[in-house]
Amino acid sequence: MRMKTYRAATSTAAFAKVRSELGDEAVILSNKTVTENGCKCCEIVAAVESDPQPRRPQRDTRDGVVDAALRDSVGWQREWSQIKGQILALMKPQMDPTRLSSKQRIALEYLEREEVDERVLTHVYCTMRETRDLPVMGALDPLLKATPFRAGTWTNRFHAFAGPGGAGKTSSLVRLALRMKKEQPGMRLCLATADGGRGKGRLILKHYAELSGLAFREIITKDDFALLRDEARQFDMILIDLPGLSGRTTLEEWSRLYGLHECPDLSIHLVLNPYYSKGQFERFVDKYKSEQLASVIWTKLDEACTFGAILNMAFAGGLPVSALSYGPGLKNSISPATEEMIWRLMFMRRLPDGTTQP
Ligand SMILES: Nc1nc2c(ncn2[C@@H]2O[C@H](COP(=O)(O)OP(=O)(O)OP(=O)(O)O)[C@@H](O)[C@H]2O)c(=O)[nH]1
Ligand SMILES: [Mg+2]
Repeated sequence: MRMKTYRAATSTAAFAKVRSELGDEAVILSNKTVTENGCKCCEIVAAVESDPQPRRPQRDTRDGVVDAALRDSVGWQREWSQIKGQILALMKPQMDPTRLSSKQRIALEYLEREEVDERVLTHVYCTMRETRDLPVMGALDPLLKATPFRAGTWTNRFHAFAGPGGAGKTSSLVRLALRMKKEQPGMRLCLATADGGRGKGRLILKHYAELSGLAFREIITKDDFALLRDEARQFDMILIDLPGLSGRTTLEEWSRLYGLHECPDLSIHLVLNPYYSKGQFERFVDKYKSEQLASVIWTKLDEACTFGAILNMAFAGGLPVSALSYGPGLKNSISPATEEMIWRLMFMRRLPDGTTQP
């Protein structure tokens, strides 16, 4: 067995070092906060059974690269998604529009223009076909739920904001916190960052916490999260800013590293933009899956021209939408989500502030 000690500013950075040197098979033996030159940092001791497998020789001829890509990429996931695609392609000609009322047909065409995917369209078509007079919203309503992010709606004390780099995690967290503080000045809020590796997000959070009289905590390792859990009773809500996860690190791995997975009082909110490609969404769903995932926050709606992704995601993941963000500024740019807001977005391209997207 090979053992090695790694130190870095955060657990995320230390774990990335472990991964790159020891590979996916590495086992974490310990993970704690230590002090180095007067600064807190993370120390991970990791081990692997034997030396990592030597990397396969580079296949740097043109044919070699293509061969390798074909061999490596056709995993079961890709095959399954191809099979699903073929089934849906077979079903499409059987989606006979004349079996729908004209209103139902127009609604379906509209959803298709908004880039709602075949799985959802087929489901909506089948529901509508069963009852010709079914109002359009009768078929759509069950597909999408909103649980607005505001004080009192969510019972858990801990709320973590996860999602791809740059999706709008930190800004959504700050804006929702400031909004709740304004609505309920007596609310005891704590803003915590687990994104210490990237100075900017940490500083923004600290700045707004100080400015608004909110508590601020830093989570560098699982010890810090354990401390926060110990003092949790003094807060009504604790909002945690997570880093965008790079490489192959999944949210589940990351949560284990920081002990978040053991916290029954934690909801994770996935922050996404509606304009990622279909393949990218599938990748994110896989990377950020977690039993603690509780909602999706949609950001950068002001930069999007179609909104079908919101329905696609609700259908695929069954998660409610909790907030909608539609501007880069801090003021009047995020709203706790309601179903009406989402349908207006989808059918009228109207943002929650009343402006209409081109
Ligand atoms: N136009 C627009 N910009 C937004 C919106 N939400 C966030 N932004 C901008 O997007 C950029 C990234 O936002 P952050 O909140 O830092 O994103 P993040 O997910 O925390 O990023 P990392 O921590 O680097 O992974 C900032 O410039 C924000 O002002 C939005 O709804 N609309
Ligand atoms: Mg951030």
